[in-house]
Amino acid sequence: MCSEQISAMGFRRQSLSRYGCGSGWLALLSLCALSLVACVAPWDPALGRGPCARGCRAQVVQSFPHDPKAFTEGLFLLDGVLYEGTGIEGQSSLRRTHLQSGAVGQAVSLPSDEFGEGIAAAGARIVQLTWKHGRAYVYDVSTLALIDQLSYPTEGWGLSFDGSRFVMSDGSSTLYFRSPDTFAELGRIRVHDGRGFVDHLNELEVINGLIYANVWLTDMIVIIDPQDGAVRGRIGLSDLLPADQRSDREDVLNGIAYDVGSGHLLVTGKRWPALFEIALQEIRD
Ligand SMILES: [Ca+2]
Repeated sequence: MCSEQISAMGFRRQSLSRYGCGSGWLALLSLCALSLVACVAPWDPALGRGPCARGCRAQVVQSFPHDPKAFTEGLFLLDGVLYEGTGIEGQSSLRRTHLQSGAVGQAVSLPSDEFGEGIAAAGARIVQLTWKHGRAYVYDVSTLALIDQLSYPTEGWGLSFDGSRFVMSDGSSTLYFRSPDTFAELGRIRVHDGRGFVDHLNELEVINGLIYANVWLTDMIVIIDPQDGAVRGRIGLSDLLPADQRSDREDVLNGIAYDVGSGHLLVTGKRWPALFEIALQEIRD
């Protein structure tokens, strides 16, 4: 139903294709503000009660330019500044980006044989995972100077910080909690819904005590209870960026940041030309 609504609306595809929302085009901004991209996996009673338990509609508030060469693997917002970690050997970086323009203000490149993955900030430090090297890089948040390295025994995919622990994914259904100081494992959960374990958990964001996770090779976000690993809600965003604006099947949604001030999500994907500010609206019926 959602896709039909969007097709009928028509203007949404036009406005997104031109990315006018973040460029001062007030007329288009008003259209974007009205755009509902939906959204939903069918309600699963096993989800129980929680955000988006019956699904959410995503209202596009604004869109911003995003580097179409950035293979997004990590994303967070800190003091109004967007931080992004990118992947692919020879192209991996940690970058500080101006949200409104998409311009990269500062970037640090990884060694050419390493594949950058998730990023998260804890206090004055930013940690960046690598995919298969078992190595995380630690940067000073003010200067992005490399100040330390950490290790872990699994692949590295997504990373976020819940205020006391890192939460890390490795492409499986397991999420690991790790010390912000030593990166030692403090615990783990296995993520499941009413149909079984949920594999391929990728980029992460802890929001109001729940873990939002991209699911690899989909445009789906699952909302996870950190106590027991249960999926409490889902957000489907397959209509956010049209297929004809993706260059490869790998170019899926993979980047969740949270704006504490507005309560909105900032989402983008691998090699997406736009980053979207979205407000979630619960579907209750
Ligand atoms: Ca994130």
